[in-house]
Amino acid sequence: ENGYDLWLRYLPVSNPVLLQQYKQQLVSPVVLGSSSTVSVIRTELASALKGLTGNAYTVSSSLTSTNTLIIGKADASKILSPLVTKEELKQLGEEGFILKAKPGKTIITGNTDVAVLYGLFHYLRLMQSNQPITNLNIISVPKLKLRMLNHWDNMNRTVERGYAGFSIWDWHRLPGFIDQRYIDYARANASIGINAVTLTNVNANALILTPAYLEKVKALADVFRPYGIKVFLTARFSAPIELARLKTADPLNEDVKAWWNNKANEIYSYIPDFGGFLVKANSEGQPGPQDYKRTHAEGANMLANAVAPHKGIVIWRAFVYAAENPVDRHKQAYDDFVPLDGKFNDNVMVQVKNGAIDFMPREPFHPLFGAMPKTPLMMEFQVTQEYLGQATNWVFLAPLFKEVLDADTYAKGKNSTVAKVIDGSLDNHALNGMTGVANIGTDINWCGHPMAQANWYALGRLAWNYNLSSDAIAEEWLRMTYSNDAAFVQSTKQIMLRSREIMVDYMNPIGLHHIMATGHHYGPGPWVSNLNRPEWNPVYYHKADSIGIGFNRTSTGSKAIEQYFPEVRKQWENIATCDEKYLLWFHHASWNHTMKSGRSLWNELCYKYNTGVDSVKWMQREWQKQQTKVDAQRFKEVSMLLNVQLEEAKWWRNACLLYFQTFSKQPIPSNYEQPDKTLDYYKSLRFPFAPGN
Ligand code: BDP
Repeated sequence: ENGYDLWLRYLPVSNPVLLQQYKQQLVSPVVLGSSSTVSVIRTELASALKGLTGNAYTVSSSLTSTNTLIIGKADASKILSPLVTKEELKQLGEEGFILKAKPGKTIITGNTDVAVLYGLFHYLRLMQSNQPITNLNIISVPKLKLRMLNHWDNMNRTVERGYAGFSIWDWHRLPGFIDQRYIDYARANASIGINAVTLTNVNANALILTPAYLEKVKALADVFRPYGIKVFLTARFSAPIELARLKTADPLNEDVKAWWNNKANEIYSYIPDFGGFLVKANSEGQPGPQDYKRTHAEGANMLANAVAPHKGIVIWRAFVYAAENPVDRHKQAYDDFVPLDGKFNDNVMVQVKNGAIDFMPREPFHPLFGAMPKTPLMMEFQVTQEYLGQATNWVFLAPLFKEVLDADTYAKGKNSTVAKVIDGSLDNHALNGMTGVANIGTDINWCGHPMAQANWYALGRLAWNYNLSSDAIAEEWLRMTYSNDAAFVQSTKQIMLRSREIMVDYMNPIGLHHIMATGHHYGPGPWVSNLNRPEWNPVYYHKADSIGIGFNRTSTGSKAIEQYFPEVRKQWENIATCDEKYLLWFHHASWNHTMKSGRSLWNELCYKYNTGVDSVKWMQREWQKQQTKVDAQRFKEVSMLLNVQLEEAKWWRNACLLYFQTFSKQPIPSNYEQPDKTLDYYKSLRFPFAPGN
């Protein structure tokens, strides 16, 4: 068990009663239709049934009265149409599906073959997780239209912030060589409803837009198409200069427009269903329209015009911050983008990170959500764990994703959640979506840490239905990926559900953020103060001094809090009542500030860091109890990584407390384990070859 099979292991159903029930339903399966997606459905069904039941089934392609499992598009057979109503079909749209069990028959149907494929994966998931499949009556429609992964993969196969080896895209051997991994990747994505991928890094290379590479992109698009997955590319804004020697990339210049129009036509000649462009512009050194004194909207619209005739879209990132805004980086995206609301073309979405700084262990939701009602905003989460323990820490991210999606922006009164902003329902947008920066690489288990697969899984499941609970997602993933043993599922699920809070405790408690080491972002570096731009330095974010610690973003400070609606502000603006999760995010609190626990802030910080470390020990103990329930290889891998995680948790605790102690001048209470190294030791650590930089 090396993890390669992900959650699609299709192990034999061990409960004999259940197995018998399943077999009764499965006697004679038929898959109707003839598209390439239908072939995928047939292959997946046959291999799953073989695995789950031990029987080799013949999947027929024409219907007889004896079929017990009928799979196909609603219009594929007259038999299917009476079983589902017109209203139901209308409700499904293009991707929703229906599972219905009638006496002696189960049907899986939808309006398109891809919808049927989604339905099949749902059906298989029920069996994989030992759920009943009699009396099914399930209608499932995705909440979001674009359910995406952004790969930050470079063309030389390094992966920016990738912790699972190299890029899975073997550009050199494409288009001739199709790695089996591409197919398994597409299967895995389809099984959780992901329907779009950006292949290349947002820090873009224009070469991907040249014919030689478009051939390779086409080969991947051809592999993904039967699985319902569209391909997007990142567009380097200066590509006309780099590839065609134009003198400018000014979005209002006629030659530049013509170049992009032609480029779009060329791309669509290779890939007729190409999704469009994802663009990072005027951010961290990337070129963009502001280089020509044009706005983000002018830049986005120029590209949007180029792809519009082909029904393509442009996804324009709002992750911007410039050196000219030294007061608070938190404010910049809002300040730059809110004035542009209403100025973007219909086929543009603005992609916003979940928080205003940068994928921290915990951030309040980004103030842009709710603040641009005339623009469809897409959610960007980070699945790869850049600031979240990389590939050595076990951190289940569904609770982080949910915390943001469920947050109330109050943009249109109570219950204007972030989820309702991004699904378009709050402001009536046709385009909507959610993406995750992928954690996938060439490691045999795909994601580095064996448990990190759950984050890929969670992203897809929540993009399909953000109402799913973290608990339900963890449970189904564990059952499919590890075991249906009830005691195992119960204990391991608890580890998963607590893991994110535990990480917050030992890395960034009480609203601390951006205190990691430079460059690779591996480990703590709260003392760093020597980087060129002020907002690259951790000291800019924690602002520790002899009085206290934290970033005052209230009306007496940077005023970033004013970017939120009044009801939201109320939760945070008063230091006495501020939700303590965000205390140091919004306030500079004195070391002796009394916390809700009754402890002083300094003692609370010591308490939190130590609780984090102790909780990793708890994770270890709980995991050790699972030894007989888990295959030896993955058991050992997770055990070893938990040892590493414990060391890293202690490292974070010791380094941060020793450093902050130089300001608080107070002892670490003696009931806690005391740091065994000096602050200078922690400051001296260097990791020039840490991955993902
Ligand atoms: C930061 C990463 C950097 C990315 C950037 C982005 O450190 O590598 O290029 O975000 O999202 O989190 O563009």
